[in-house]
Amino acid sequence: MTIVKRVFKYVLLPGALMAALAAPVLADTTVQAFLWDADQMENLATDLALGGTGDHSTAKFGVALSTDTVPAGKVTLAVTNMSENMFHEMLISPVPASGTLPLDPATGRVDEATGGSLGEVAEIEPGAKGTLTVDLTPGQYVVYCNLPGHWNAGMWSVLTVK
Ligand SMILES: [Cu+2]
Repeated sequence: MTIVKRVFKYVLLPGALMAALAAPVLADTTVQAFLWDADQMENLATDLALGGTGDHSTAKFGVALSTDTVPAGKVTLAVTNMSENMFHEMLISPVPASGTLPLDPATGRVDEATGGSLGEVAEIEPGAKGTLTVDLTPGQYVVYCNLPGHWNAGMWSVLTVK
């Protein structure tokens, strides 16, 4: 009923309709995601997965987000691989009730068949960029790199959608 009333009002007031169309009410959200590493593969941590026992602040690999909270709707992740020498990639999955994603111990990677990935930018060269747009409902998500060992090394960051 409210919508019908509003449309009627806008028909009578074309100026107001134009203003409504111009308003950025449905603007998409862009989050910058920076993939970084300390440029060394030796002695990589193995206990820094999401929900892991280690201290995530000590990670030598990481994902830094320009914001940790976004409104629900279309979200574009604009990713940059800040590494000088390493490939990385970026995936996003909802955080399941278990609090972490399923690891395949044979590969050191999150099991992509059961990990709930909503999309990815694969195999990003050092210095390269990419984008991924996903439609997100409210909840917790984790943005991560799924090259072997990188998840356990702490290469992830949580994004909250409200
Ligand atoms: Cu990585």
